[in-house]
Amino acid sequence: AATYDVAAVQEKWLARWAELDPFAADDGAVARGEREKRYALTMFPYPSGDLHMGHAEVTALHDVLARYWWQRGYEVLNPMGWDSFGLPAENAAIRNDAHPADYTYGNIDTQFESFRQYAVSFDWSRRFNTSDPEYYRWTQWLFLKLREQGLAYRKKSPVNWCPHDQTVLANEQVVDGACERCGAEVTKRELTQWYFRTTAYAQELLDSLDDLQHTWSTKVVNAQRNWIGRSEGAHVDFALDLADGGERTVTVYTTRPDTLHGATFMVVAADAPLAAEVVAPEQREALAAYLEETRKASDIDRLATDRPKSGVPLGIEATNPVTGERIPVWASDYVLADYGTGAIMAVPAHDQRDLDFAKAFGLPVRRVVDTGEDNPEETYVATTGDGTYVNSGDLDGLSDKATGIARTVARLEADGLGSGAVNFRLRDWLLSRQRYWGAPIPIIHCPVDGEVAVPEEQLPVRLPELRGADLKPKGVSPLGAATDWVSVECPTCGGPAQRDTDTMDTFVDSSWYMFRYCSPHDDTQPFDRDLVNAWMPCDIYVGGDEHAVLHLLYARFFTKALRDLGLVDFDEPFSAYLSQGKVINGGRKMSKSLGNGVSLGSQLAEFGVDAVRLTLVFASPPEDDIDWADVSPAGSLRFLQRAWRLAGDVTSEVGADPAAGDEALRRVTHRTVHDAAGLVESHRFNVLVARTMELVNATRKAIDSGPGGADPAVREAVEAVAVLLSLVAPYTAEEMWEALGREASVARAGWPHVDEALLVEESVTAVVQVQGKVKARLEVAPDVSEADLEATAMAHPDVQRALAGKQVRKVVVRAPKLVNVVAG
Ligand code: ANZ
Repeated sequence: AATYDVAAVQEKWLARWAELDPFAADDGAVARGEREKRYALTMFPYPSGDLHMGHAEVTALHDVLARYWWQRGYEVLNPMGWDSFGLPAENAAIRNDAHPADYTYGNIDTQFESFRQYAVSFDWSRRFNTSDPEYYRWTQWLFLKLREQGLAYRKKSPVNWCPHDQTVLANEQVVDGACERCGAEVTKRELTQWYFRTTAYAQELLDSLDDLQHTWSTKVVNAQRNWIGRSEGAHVDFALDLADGGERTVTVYTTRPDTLHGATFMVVAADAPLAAEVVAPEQREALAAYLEETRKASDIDRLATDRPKSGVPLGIEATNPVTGERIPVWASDYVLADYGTGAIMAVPAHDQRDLDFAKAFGLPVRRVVDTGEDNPEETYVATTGDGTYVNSGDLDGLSDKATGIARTVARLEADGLGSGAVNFRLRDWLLSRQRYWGAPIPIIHCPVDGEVAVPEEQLPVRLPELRGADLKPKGVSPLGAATDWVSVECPTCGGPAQRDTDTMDTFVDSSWYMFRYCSPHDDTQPFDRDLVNAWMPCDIYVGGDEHAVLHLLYARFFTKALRDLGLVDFDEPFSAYLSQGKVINGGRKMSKSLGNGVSLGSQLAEFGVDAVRLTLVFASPPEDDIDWADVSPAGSLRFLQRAWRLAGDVTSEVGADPAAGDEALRRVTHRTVHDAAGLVESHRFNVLVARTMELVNATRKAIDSGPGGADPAVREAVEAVAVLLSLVAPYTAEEMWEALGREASVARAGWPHVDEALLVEESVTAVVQVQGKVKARLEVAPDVSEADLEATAMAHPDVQRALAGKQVRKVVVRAPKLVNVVAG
């Protein structure tokens, strides 16, 4: 038998595709509404090193859909570029005394070549890098637009600080108290930083998830819901008696205003400005010492229920607004400064953290909800469930929490002591970084005019040339070292001024890249509004779920902000989101320390692109992890060779009429093609491969021990195999198509026509009776629905005749065998 020379086939088709350019998306046809569009997006890579198994998996999965859509006749936008700003390039440059651009653009060239060989159906004419000045010019422009809307602003506050990377981090980049990139323990610093006002969209970001949950991975939707963290409760005002004899009102946020009678003390976040403002003079030193001691704790530690409670009394008292009781005010780090109002009413009987605190410092506990469990005043186990109110004035005896809350809120509102309130866990997005390799923040600080935007015509603000040691993280931005670059004229007054020396978080770059692909070379605007409205939202976005609350939330925020700026006409960037599993090895995540990494390059060299792609698609449902120790790329290659050999055995002419061919094989072919469409659309790509394998087997049987290679039904089957394989194994599919005498590219051949008549696997005879007498026999599908069977039976001429002049009283249907009509 002929052997299939993988390397030669790959080389041959790479050259042919370069000529054919089968995947150039036609903007005009889509904008004019002549062609229906599909936008297939997959996360663009960070250019560190060459592509790895993870890239191979995500793009192989993503490409099944993109290539399917082309075959179905859509105009498909499937772009790729590089997310090329960021820390690894900068760290490599410091190590090698080089410029981050050397590392970045070198790796981009390598990855580009690998992607091309890997034969993903990208439209390469649209490629760009976020570190290109032509791109970051518009990142800066968008920053300024958001700032004009009050959606970008600067403030001083305690921020997350990575001591290793020497830069601030957004909340979303702190994972279990550690830096998302390097794993160092994150601490807090008081700094002035730039923020995007993501909280302005908190409610809308949450509401839109109700629609997205049908087409987005559930894990990601839930992660976003929790991250946005909406809760309902009340603001309650407490009067504080200050040490100097003055009074001050402090508002707390609580989800349980109904437990107000049990509020036996107040706690203020030790690091909130409020604590320092209200502390009695004799406690000032103690507070300062406590702050010093707790400064390092992360938010996660601070909120942990199992952490021993610590704190200091502020030396003052507040008045409980419903009991009139005077209660002590403490400062502690278990209350967060930037959540709610930064102060709480403590209800130790019904909140474990408050109870632990009360126990630690001998503060009173009062049960106000009797849940039937042991009394927390004695057990020091807080009860949080529903029960009957006690010690609660008017509420006593009531046992419905919702009513308890509603009544308390109504009363507080009537007395002017509080109001119903909604709170979100979501914080504004801290976007400035004290690192070099990012888009400079286009702001000038002038001693006279303050913060001044760099005029649009001066964009981009290019990065100054710094290399090697100058890039070292110092806790302040390395851009500060470029003194010539920093000193500028104020655009407003012309006086001496200084550039902002921070750069933007790389997540800003990736928050709008999907828009840029629609008009990637436009040098007059970030994107062409009409083209963006024509192509977007993306019909599918494929990526990992490590970006669930980072990139995916930021991109959603950007889309809503740009909509309100009048720049786009839709609310959400990604209509569907598919989150792919990881490629692991031997049951473990691939890692250097375990020495279990599998290099993509070596697998491609050994088995070829198609076999690796097929293996990744076939191994499991897309969402599941793939264990490379359990799969067989060699088996995939053998299958591809079997498929390819079919084409060589076809001897009928191109265009031979399959209707004259073997019907049994035709049924398999048409059923497979029909089902394949549904499988792709429901992302069951692994089943698509399994069904293609079955079709290959059936065809081989027909050639060897059935009607033989001259039967036109065999040609029909093999052509279908080639088209189905074009979604997964593009080289093999082209090679087969050519052997079949058809013209390249098979990728644009079109989806095979499905003859519905051939989908009826076998038929069953259904009997139709009128008044107990058989009037007709029908040949129907075994899975015919009751409604269809009844309709077919009633329409039969003999049944109509038997019913003439009579009124139908009842129709009994027992699909697929019987229809019984009672008339009279
Ligand atoms: C009294 C109370 C009684 C509370 C009770 C709970 C149970 P979520 O649902 O996450 O919004 N809280 C408010 N601000 C806080 C802060 N800055 N740091 C730490 N904790 C804070 O939680 C809201 C509840 O968390 C609030 O309701 C408050 O405690 C606490 F039986 O008030 B509660």
